[in-house]
Amino acid sequence: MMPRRPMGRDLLHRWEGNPAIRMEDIPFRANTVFNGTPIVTKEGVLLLLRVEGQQGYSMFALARSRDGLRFKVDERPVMMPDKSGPFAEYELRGIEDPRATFLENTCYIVYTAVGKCGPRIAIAKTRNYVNYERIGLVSEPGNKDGVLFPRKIKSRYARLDRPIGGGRGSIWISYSPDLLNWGDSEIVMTPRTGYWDDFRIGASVPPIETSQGWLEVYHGVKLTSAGAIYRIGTALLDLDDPSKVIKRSSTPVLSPREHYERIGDVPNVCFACGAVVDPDGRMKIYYGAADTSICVALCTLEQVLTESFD
Ligand code: BMA
Repeated sequence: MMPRRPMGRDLLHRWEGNPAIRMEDIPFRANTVFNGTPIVTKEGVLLLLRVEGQQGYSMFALARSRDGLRFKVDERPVMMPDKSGPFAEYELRGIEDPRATFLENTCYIVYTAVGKCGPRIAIAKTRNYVNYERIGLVSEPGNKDGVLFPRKIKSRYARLDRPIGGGRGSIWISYSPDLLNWGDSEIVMTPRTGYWDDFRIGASVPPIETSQGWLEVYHGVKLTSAGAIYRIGTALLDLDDPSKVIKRSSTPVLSPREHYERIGDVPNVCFACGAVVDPDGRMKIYYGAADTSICVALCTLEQVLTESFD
């Protein structure tokens, strides 16, 4: 049993070994590592990591672990921005923020392709986690934070994403018959004036199916006189129509407080890209801290469902 949340503290507990992966753990020259997405395999947990090279643009590397906590990073990156193929123009400034979803027994990675005209959502798939096959660019620029639902909804694939509209980033939903052509877009949640998420929000963790609805662990940004603060919160979406929000956390479940979340390339950032729920309900949420390391937050699914919407 996890202890109940003491008043005024975060619902999620930081793993005592945080940061789980730091720049010093990357076996090749890099500027920083952050925003990793977990992939559960028979052998343990893999983390597909966003690593920023010294030239300033990002690529993906792979870390391996038996317990989901202690990782070893592979010698070489596993996915580089496309240099000469059809994606090259749109990945000139790197590939960012991977989010893995198992869908119909295939591991899909939704990521942000950054080109001259800004960020677009792209989808790739992998069989062995070392080779990645690009499927398509599935949004125009000005969109990021794409996550796939792990099953079809009313016979169509579904995704959440975050287009910028009216100068604000909100979470939208779109549907597809084939993962390539997307439409029927609708708004799901907007930033809330006067809350911790009043400037910008985006999907973070691919939706987790529960008996109460789709649990979406998302990020919210608040602007202060010293810059942005990225925090983690939760929402519950209707199982049959995920454009309907059933509940939304009025307070964050994790806020930057520790020095590794406060100080780094981008200060005051907790930014999740995935979570693992064990069969017994224990949950690990993987988040980038200050765009400078990867950390793990612990909780149970039960706790998140019962306490984050208090
Ligand atoms: C977001 C994304 C994340 C990053 C965060 C904080 O817009 O670009 O990759 O962690 O900003 O800098």
